[in-house]
Amino acid sequence: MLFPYEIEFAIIRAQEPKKSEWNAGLASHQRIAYVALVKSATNLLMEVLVDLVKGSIISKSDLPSIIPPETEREEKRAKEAFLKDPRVIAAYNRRGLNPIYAQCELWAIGASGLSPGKHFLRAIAYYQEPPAEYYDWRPVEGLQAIIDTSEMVIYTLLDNETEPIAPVRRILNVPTNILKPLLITQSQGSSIRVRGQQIQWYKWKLMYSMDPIHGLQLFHVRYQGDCEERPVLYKISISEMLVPYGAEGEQWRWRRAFDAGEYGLGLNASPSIIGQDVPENTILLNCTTSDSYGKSTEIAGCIAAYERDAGLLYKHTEYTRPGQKNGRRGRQMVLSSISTVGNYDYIYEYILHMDGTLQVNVRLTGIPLPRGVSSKENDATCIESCATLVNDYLIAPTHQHFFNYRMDLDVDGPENYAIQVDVTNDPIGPDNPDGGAFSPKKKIIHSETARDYNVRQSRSWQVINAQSRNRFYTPRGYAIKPLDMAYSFSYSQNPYTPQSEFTSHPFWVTAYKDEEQAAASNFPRTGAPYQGLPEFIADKQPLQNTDVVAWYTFGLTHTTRPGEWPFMNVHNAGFSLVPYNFLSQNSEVPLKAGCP
Ligand SMILES: [Cu+2]
Repeated sequence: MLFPYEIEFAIIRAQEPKKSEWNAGLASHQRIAYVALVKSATNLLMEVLVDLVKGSIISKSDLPSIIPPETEREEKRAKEAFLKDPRVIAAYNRRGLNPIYAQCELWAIGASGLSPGKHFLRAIAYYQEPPAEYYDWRPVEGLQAIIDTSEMVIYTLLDNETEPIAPVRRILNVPTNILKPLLITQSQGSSIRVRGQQIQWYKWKLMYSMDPIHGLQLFHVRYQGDCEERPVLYKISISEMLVPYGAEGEQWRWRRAFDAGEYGLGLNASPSIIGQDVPENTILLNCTTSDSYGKSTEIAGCIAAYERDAGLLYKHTEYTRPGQKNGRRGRQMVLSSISTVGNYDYIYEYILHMDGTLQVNVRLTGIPLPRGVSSKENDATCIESCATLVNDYLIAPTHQHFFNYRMDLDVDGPENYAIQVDVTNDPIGPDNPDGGAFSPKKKIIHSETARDYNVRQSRSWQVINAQSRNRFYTPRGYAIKPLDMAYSFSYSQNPYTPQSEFTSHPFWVTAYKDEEQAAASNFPRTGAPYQGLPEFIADKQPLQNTDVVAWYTFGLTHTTRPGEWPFMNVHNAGFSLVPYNFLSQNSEVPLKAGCP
């Protein structure tokens, strides 16, 4: 017997080889699984490495006081403890609600400061009386509990406010699409080639995998540029994702969710539906996740790969000869996966462009988290100060979504520099007497650090390779172009601020280390302050001509509106990795046969 005690498996993943071993060609034979498991009796977390070829344990280590992501068994215990508690049943009865329709949603506890060694979840009460189809539509405001998930008991019950329950809603089965069909077909088949976990499309080659925590991630991303297949990224992954809510009050002020580290993007992956989530020409790929018993589950279609029309790629009409036009249609390849965490569905997309741009896009949809209130409408003062009512007796509090992507860029090789590019006015002088001139100023980032947006200077960041230069002897590079910008609103004294430092600056850059994979630490549910990126940059390791890792946090501040109820149409958020001097010309415009 390997483990003479009852255990719950929190994470099982294929262990990545050390990068140095991979690059030296020493890692191809390795088949190692990383396992994070919890001894049920003591809540002690243990990390185990298993040699899958030999069927033996390589190493075991205890991680005292570290709390893994929620497991479905833990959620089940917490749900049972909440819904069966006589005080909860009485609370439903007192509100005139039938307790047999009681529902609850379970949230990781955050910085609880409660009993060490114990694991807690918050249970929030909902009501799902038929025909209400989605419990998130009917919160039982004022009723929630902290559950000790080992003892299966309520640690603290909060039942201190009563709001009316929102009315029952039902989606009618009536046709809503009165538009004529629009079907995507590829009569000659797809241009996407999938072989195992390798994908090839147009000038791109990459490998993909689904991680239980970090979701869809790409490895060994290469692009054919200047006549050679050149590395761009060793790996790109969603390192963390955070949703802080802005509402006040005892039952709301703690609400923020690390969707990756506390719940797992791959653990909560769901299949893509052709014709709805993705177009008809999609290639669906399967992935495997595991449950808390260690049993593997294959999710059919949990990754989608498809080509789509990208509109115009370029065009020009010659002024002196109006009949002389040149132009070309663009195409993109999308690789996507869906993670459903609580009330939101996130569609994570990597979009490959023909010109070497790798666009990161997240589609946010689902149900905005509602809060029960006593009113059905605003009063005459509602011009500047209005509650965002989305239904009778429901508001949807303002919140934010932050996403951090870890990008191990290897721009035409692992030895790179990180630079910051600010566009500023040039000094007034004989050639610039009226001060209209401006130009980009590049500065090497000499050591590990975090940097902020500067919209006035159109700030961006690049990772470049001084040993690989284009036809003009300019170092090849890739730029991070900001798009959706947001900063956290939390005061520094808020207990969650030190745990989510990755939201306090958008751009972080570190020297490569195998173990540094997650912006808010591998186990953010532990609630420890200043873990992840703040500790990675603390020693300010030098960065010149070395293997640099860029981390980028983008975000959006979601001020809700009734048009997002009962479901929210997709919001898009993201950024792009754009080739800068990586190519010596627009490679989509052929100037001569073969390579220039
Ligand atoms: Cu939102």
